[in-house]
Amino acid sequence: MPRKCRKCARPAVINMRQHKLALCAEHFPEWVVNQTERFIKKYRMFTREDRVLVAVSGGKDSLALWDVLLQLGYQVDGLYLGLGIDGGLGYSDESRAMCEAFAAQHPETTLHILDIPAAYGESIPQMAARTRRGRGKPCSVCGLVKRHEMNRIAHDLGYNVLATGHNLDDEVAVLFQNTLNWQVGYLARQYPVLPEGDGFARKVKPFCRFYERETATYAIVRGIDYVYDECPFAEGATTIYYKELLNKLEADKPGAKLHFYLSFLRARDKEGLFANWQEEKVELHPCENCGQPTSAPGLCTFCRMLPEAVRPKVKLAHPLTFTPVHT
Ligand code: Q46
Ligand code: ZN
Ligand code: ZN
Repeated sequence: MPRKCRKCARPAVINMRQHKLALCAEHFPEWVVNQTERFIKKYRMFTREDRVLVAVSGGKDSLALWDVLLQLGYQVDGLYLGLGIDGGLGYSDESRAMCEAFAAQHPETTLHILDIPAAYGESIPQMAARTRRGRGKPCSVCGLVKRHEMNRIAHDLGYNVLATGHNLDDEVAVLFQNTLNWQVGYLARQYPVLPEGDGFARKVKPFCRFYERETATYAIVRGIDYVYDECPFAEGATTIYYKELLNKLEADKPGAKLHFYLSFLRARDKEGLFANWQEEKVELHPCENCGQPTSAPGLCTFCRMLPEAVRPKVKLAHPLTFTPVHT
């Protein structure tokens, strides 16, 4: 028998077994918005005085996050990085189109776009093919470029907070991987908020306690169009394998993922799990080219990786501001 919304008894769009809560198309989005506000406050992510830049990929999580933060009245804009990933499906083109469509429906916000191939002459797969870091898969190069450009653009445009749409399934897969390998440094840094400092913007994950099916349901109920396909290079990633394992666990024990994540946060916050852990202090200085903090001498890893033709005295690209055409 279909479930009924706990608040109004209309048919539920989602049943969250871990919360013993079923909600309808009106009360579920409301719940997501309220819960997000609660997480933002609980982990002291940001306030209405902060300027927040959401990294949007065109997927459900980042667009849903942008939507929720707008509803909550935060000063929030979007940043889309065009990676030039085709995969025969025009993955990057479709992702960008989704972000533009969302921005066009929300004139109160701004979408900044930086197209990496247009800015630096090479797509991510091309950069990866040319450099040692990219042997095998382009993900390492991609991660480096995204981290560098998001932080630089946030800084250049005066945003002090960078938000990403990582959900509970993402966080738990990483936590599981780090625990299997006892990556103490990574574990100590895995938290819903990473403070700013040394030229790095504050990084926040306001959706870290929502299951993927919750963010997907939110996007669908709110009528947000998003890219369903993952990046073609995500296939075969270790975290996807861990996600599948954890889904099996969740099917047998509803709430297991949330419990694993929240117990980790509790052990950290209340039981001082990493109280004695000290991050190795590395000397940082501004990169000679882009001014971003780096431990490497002279140029940072990103600037060193740029194609010969634009390196080393490259004037780093300013993102375009997307201007929607209202018809
Ligand atoms: S890192 Fe790798 Fe992702 Fe970049 S190349 Fe695609 S799968 S998008 S999160
Ligand atoms: Zn209801
Ligand atoms: Zn640099």
